[in-house]
Amino acid sequence: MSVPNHFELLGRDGAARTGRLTTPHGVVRTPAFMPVGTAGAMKGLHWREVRDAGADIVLGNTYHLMLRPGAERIAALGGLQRFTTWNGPMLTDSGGFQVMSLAQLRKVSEKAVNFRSHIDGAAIELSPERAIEVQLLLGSDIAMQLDECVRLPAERADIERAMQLSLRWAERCKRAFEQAPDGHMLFGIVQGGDVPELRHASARGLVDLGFHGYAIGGLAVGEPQEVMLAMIEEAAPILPADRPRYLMGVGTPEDILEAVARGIDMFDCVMPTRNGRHGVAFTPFGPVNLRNARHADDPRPLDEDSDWPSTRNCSRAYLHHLVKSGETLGAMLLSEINIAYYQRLMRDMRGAIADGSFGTFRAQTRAGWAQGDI
Ligand code: PRF
Repeated sequence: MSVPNHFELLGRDGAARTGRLTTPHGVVRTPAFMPVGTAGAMKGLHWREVRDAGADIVLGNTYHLMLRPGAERIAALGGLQRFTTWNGPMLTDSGGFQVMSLAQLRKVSEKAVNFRSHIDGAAIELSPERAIEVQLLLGSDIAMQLDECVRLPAERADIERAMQLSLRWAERCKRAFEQAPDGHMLFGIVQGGDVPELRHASARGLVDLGFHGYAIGGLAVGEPQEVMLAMIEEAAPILPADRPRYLMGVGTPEDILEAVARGIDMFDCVMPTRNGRHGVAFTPFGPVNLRNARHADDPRPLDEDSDWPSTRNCSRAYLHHLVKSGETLGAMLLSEINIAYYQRLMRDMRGAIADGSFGTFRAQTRAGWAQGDI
């Protein structure tokens, strides 16, 4: 059975693409960055700030939400959008990342992943079928297949075993997803670590099965940036040009710019909110650590040319004071400033791809980061 396509390519510039993905809760402009709201909340931000910053779509996590408050409870309360008041598109990750990040708390078999809850130690079985059932209960616009993500460096045999298991789970997820209401999407996830042949085999296997879109997983897990970019170059040409491509869990502004240049359309990462909580702001001049004493007497804002009010108005001295004093507002402001910076980067990339100036934009943006904060 053919899988409907909800993605429309609007323009290309070299390998970079811009387009629109239509979901049941609205349109996503690509390239898109999805802020991460793991447990139904964006850490440090109101949903209205996430929207105002320009995010079209956010990410939630199957594993966390099924443990607390529970998928059946969220379904009874009208789904994740109603529950959280974020009324736009939502993508949910499947639990495949937690197979890696909670390695001490889980066991993988052909049938399922068995976790010990990180909250109360309860036994949790996450099968491909249950991962899809949970994501449908949540009302996710875009569900992800269950996969096994392997930390690098790893032995080739371990990478290959996890990749083949992920392919078999992709098929089971696809079957379980046949129950999904119209317009909802399921993405397959390319695995294969840092081994080109395994990346090819994974991408080909998924394309043969057929998905609404394709993610590249198992990257930004310990390998150097050049290996990550090389693996994108191995996988992307095998994926259908008319379907969205999502690079999972990436990354720094530079990682994102370079992945867009290689044909990636969607991203998610905790970096803007997590680094914000730790006192780091992303700017056109590279990252700025507000904990540093050099900011204590500095009346200048982070970026006087920004169109985001907090970035343009708050002095570095004030941000430094808030961060040093452990004030909640410091974490909130820097999280908001960073989400706005990421969304501006995506907006500017979309504009540059649409008008054919992505090459110039890429060079100028890199020059700004290289200049550093002065
Ligand atoms: N699989 C899933 N989620 C992910 C990843 C993955 O490989 C990554 C890897 N960077 C981030 N999030 N399911």
